[in-house]
Amino acid sequence: MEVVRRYEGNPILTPEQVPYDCTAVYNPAAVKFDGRYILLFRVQRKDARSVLALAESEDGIRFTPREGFAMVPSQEEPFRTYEEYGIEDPRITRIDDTYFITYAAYSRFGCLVGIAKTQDFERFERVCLASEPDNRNAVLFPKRFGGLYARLDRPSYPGKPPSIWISFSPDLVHWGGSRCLLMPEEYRWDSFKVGPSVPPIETPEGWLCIYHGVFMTMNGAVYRQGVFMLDLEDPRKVLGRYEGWIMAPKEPYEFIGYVPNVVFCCGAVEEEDGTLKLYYGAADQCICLATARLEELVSLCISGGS
Ligand code: M1P
Repeated sequence: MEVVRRYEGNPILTPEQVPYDCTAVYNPAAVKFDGRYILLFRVQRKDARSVLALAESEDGIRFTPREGFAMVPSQEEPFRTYEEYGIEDPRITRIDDTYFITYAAYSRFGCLVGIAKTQDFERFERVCLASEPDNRNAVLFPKRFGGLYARLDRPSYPGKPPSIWISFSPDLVHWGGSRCLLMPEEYRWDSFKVGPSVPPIETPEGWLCIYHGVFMTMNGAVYRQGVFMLDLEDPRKVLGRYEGWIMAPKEPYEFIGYVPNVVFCCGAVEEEDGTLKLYYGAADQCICLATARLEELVSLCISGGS
């Protein structure tokens, strides 16, 4: 039996269902706020540049998009310069009473990690631009370590395999202590590049991390999802990595779209019964839902084998 089970009514949100002109809605961050599920997702507009919009739900399945956009490229410097081509692929982490949004800020200089925050999902405030180019897919840990915030991200350097790194910060603005945690595995499903998917999830065994791995074929890239585990006290220690994938494109809505062969997860909501609702972009075109048991993902990391 598959560990990740798709919702039979997928996709749960398409470009046709939102109240604005766009070519795609995808790669949603997800959170439960005030008893409601919130998706903050990437909207690709007809000029191919992206903004972020929001949809809400009572049951985590049927989402109603809000009118207008939640976040658009900022007009305030320095954000204006570095967000000129758009903002993409958000993730949400609650730290104390604040919800932090990490996103990719795109400009002529490349891609930077941006951080914004909100307390009510009505007003969004920029915190900082938190990297040099190229870096994206940043996710914040919900806890501090020795008083320091921590994040995973995916810096890229020409000629080197794009890998997952960890860094620490006293204030979310200044980052350091960086270490490489996970590299692509040679000639495997995640051999071309890897990047964090959803913010790390705390479990008794360690931080469960879901990541995307990319394989290059003659027909382009295939994006799949995998799992690894970090030590609870010292997240620089990798405790285990499942060698297989937990999710790969297999449904028509994952094969056909703006970019075929992509499942790209940016948000997960943990339910009280240990079920994880995974929200993901399919074929860079629409938004889908799948579920998994947290304990099953944890045991894959610990067993390691595929
Ligand atoms: O097209 C698949 C994905 O490609 C990029 O992801 P990454 O840089 O992590 O490989 C992004 O453009 C992402 O939005 C997109 O879903």
